[in-house]
Amino acid sequence: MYCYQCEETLNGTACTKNGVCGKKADVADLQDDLIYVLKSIAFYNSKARANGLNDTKTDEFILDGLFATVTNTNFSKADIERYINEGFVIKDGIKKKLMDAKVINEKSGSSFPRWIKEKLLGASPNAGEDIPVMAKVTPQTLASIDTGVLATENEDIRSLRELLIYGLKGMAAYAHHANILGYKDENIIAFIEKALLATMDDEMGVDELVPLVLECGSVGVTTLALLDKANTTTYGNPEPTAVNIGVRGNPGILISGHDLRDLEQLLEQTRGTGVDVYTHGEMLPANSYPAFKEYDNFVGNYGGSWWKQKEEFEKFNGPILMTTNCIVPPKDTYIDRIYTTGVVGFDGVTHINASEDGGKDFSAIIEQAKTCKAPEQLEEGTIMGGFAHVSALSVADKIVDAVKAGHIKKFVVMAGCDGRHKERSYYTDFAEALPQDSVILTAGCAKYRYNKLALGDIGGIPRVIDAGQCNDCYSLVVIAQKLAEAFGLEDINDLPVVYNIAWYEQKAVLVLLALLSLGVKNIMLGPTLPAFVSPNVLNVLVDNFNIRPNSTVEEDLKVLL
Ligand code: FSO
Ligand code: SF4
Repeated sequence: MYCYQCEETLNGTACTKNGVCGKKADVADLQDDLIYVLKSIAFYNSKARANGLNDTKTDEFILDGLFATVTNTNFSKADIERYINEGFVIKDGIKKKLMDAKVINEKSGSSFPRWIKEKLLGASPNAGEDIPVMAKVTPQTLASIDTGVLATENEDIRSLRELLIYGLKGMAAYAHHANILGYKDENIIAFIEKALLATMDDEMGVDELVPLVLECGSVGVTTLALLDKANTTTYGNPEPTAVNIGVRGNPGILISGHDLRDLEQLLEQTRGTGVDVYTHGEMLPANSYPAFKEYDNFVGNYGGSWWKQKEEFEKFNGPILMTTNCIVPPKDTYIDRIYTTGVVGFDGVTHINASEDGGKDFSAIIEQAKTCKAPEQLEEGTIMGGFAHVSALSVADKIVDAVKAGHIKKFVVMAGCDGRHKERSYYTDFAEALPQDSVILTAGCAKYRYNKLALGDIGGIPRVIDAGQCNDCYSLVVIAQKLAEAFGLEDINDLPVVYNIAWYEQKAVLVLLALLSLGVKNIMLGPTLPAFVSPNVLNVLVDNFNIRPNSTVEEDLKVLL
């Protein structure tokens, strides 16, 4: 095991025995194997796509396989083994199709040919082309292949390959959510295949990988825009909402993660049953969607961000549905109340599968809820949310006037993720120390470090503008672009907007790459820099984008303001 994909990696270097997140070494190794199998599928499927022979099942499998390896998503050995086995079946199926159509033949390939740059990235692959060794992997040969991160010896190439793969994992997660709602874009999958293959091409050097990493960011923007469209077209545009954080006396179900379709189905099935529904973690922004406000049993949000779940799930008393990451290995005291769905998995926890049409039967969860006590109250009152781009821009004039009048001097983007390490209290301290004439723009679970502080408002504009889930960082980009327009600026870097971003897992890596691809400069990143970014790759990021690590609240306030 060698995993360094998240911010909490051991000693800021790598988890090599068991993960800090709770991932076991055997599962980590299997996840590496799964990524390798996905790369081999990418070879065949990119050819199938170029020849009109691909199918949506394979596209979905690629997304799900990548998503399952995102931090805190799937801890189940059996699940990852199942993905690998299914991957081989899918790969053999496409290979047969391609051979039948004479797109490829069975000549033995001893090296990795230059088809990535010369053929795959350009015109359609030629008929009768050789198959590279990596694509010939079988369940029998997989065990003898080093699929781990360290298989790439050169530190900088390894760094760029992993940066790319982590960006792809984030992209896959967001594309998966859009897909579930029927919003698909084949170009996203085609890019994922191209990039997966690029990480296997020993002839691709730093100069070729850097542009691909930035392309990952710009396809990331496309993916975030697609998910935004999927969510808002299906459930309406989020509207400014005071979300209840207290509880009622009925038994409840807690739903966590990012999947709005799961929430919709749960609300539909619990309607009239006497069981209440509460959001947790990244599901909080769902309270601001018009479609969900229709349900009388949708009460509000319970608790804080993902890493507090051990304590809070205990007190919730009822069943909990995990629709995506972040799941923390559950304690024995409540493991019988945890359910997973989608790509989430944990051994010993009941998993709810979808039927062919995406429908899910949550009756077992509802029945269990009826036997449970009501949730224990953790706090009371409300928190404001729902400032996605449409609602935020509806008050754009007011915001522009406040800036022109000097009432707002800076917007501070503090989006991203929360985490369990003590040093993250920095973000609470930073939010509190910001001058009264600054406004925080946020999205993602990072907000839990300051969204319950009494930071007040500026002439009716709240000092924390919460756009929603981490994917709603897209909204922040739209808001910044519209503000630039309103001020007649050509470069968004000329806006009074600064960035102090907190990252944790691979979706945040994609969001960061998306911002870079849009030309955003001077991003401050913390609480630590990614372990997978080598000193030379960091230099590239510093030279081109002036990315910098955060330090102390005092220092950073000086630098940013
Ligand atoms: Fe947070 Fe977890 Fe949304 Fe992540 S709950 S950390 S970036 O999965 O996805 O913000
Ligand atoms: Fe370690 Fe993070 Fe990998 Fe978990 S996901 S094993 S904490 S680096």
